[in-house]
Amino acid sequence: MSNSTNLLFVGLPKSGKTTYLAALWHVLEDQSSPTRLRRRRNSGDRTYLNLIAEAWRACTPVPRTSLQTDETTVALHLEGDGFGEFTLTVPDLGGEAFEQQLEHRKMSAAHEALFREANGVLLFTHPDVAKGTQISEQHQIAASIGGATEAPSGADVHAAVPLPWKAEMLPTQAKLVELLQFLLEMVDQRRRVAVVVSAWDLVSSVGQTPREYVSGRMPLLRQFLVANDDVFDHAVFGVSAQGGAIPDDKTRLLGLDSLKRIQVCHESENDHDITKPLAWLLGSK
Ligand SMILES: Nc1nc2c(ncn2[C@@H]2O[C@H](COP(=O)(O)OP(=O)(O)O)[C@@H](O)[C@H]2O)c(=O)[nH]1
Ligand SMILES: [Mg+2]
Repeated sequence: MSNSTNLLFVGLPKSGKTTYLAALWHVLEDQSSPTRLRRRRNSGDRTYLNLIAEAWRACTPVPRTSLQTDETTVALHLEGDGFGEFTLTVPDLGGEAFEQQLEHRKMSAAHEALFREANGVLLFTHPDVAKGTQISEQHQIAASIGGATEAPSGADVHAAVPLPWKAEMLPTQAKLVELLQFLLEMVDQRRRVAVVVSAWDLVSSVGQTPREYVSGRMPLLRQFLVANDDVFDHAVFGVSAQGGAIPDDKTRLLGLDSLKRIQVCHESENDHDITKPLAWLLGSK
């Protein structure tokens, strides 16, 4: 048996995990573009991968992974220069499992095993430009605590009624730090963490590198990773797995060579190789 490498995709719901996996499977099957990692052979049940890759090619939304399909684990048989042959297992977990972890501070035994066995972690975060930044989230929190903010003139007076605090009100970066803390407690060796800012097409025009973007938008996450650099070795990638927004850019995307839809940005390097963050997790520069 070839050696098995377990990578864990971690991210809240709608952070781009399934889209990444779909684009990855398309590229590995297609084999027409040079990638750091390549597919070795077929085996196992690829129904789920084929389903999501099909949706990805057609620029239709990838199916939702929910708690019911929590156990969707895919095994990819890969090889790469300097990596040899290996099996990559990736559970495509519904982000809801992570949300429950945050809220109840508990995880299932199966989930815990995935964390412990992970050789590396892909931490997904969607820039969520439509929803605003952590600054608007701060306003929401202040409003929910009550009293701290002035109601904008003309606003509905009911909007100022304090809401009970819930874990879901945590800013995204605080949630991601919490998830990393679970990992911190469970691993006994240094781990690589590749932070993936998904939907990079939405923010690439700001002209920042992914690392600068995360430092500016998610300073707590960045500081946490830096402060724990004895445990976490991290890199930040901007990945546009879909290439644009769906349905708005669908027509344009369908007109493109599907492999050119994918953009991967690391520091100031740009390419189309979606396996790059995985190759980095496995030890490449
Ligand atoms: N603009 C843009 N949107 C994306 C991209 N990748 C994912 N999305 C959108 O982000 C949302 C969440 O993606 P999904 O892969 O389902 O996230 P998951 O819940 O973490 O598996 C969906 O609405 C996707 O269309 C991308 O590369 N560009
Ligand atoms: Mg999903």
